[in-house]
Amino acid sequence: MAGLKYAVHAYAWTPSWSNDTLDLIDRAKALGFDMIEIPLMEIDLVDASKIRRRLDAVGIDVITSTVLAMDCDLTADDEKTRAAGVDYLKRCVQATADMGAGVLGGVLYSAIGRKLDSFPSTKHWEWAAQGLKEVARYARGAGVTLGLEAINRYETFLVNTCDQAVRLVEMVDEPNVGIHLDSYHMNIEENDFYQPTTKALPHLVFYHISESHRGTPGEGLVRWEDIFRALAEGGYSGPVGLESYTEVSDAMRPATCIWRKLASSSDQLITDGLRYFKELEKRCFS
Ligand SMILES: [Mn+2]
Repeated sequence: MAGLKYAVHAYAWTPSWSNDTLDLIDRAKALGFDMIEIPLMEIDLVDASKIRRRLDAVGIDVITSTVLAMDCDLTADDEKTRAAGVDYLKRCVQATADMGAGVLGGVLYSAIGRKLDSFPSTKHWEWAAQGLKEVARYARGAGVTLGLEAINRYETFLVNTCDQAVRLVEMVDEPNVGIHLDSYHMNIEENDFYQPTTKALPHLVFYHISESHRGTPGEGLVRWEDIFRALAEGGYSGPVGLESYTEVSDAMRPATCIWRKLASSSDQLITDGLRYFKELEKRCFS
């Protein structure tokens, strides 16, 4: 049995990745994870060669993710902003390759938090696909696959569901562009968990396994058995990642809107979560 590869998002402990947070690589390993997920939002602070050395020394894999900001939005009306989005994503791809990661996930198609006054137009979809195609071709040369994350309606207007992620992947039409699901968002947008997971499988490159309130997995509304059953039936053995922000500083609260304590500590939440998922995997994959 190949088994799922468990990642933990560095956001469990820090809102910002830099050389001051390299110790988190050791911490993820010590807590039993196969990978650490490193955020690239502050790309200027990301020192890929230092990260790679630390990963090699510790013996753990890495996956990266990011979101687009308003000034580098692939779906912006203004051409310069769209071009800035392509440039930014190429930098993220390069950093991903340089640290030895194979997948860059996240909200790679539009600025997070952007609201529209009317229905998205064909233009928005085409701009996203066009920009991603250029980034994907660049990423292919670097050996990197892009994962387009479907997230909830309050955070994007473009890709809220697995169906919409499939639509965008098909529009981009490059072999190294896939889907990144997140159960926290699916709990808001999908009819169930089994069907979209199954539908995503041919394109699936990453899965944020987050509880409905981003607290301890198993204590919320996500139907984990349905997700793991679908993954098992599809023979998925790629990365799955715990994404929670329990301990994260007040700096991140305005973005995450988590104004209560969801567990005694991040270590507790992710350790309990990892144990829960490994038991579930044993049951569903056998
Ligand atoms: Mn996510």
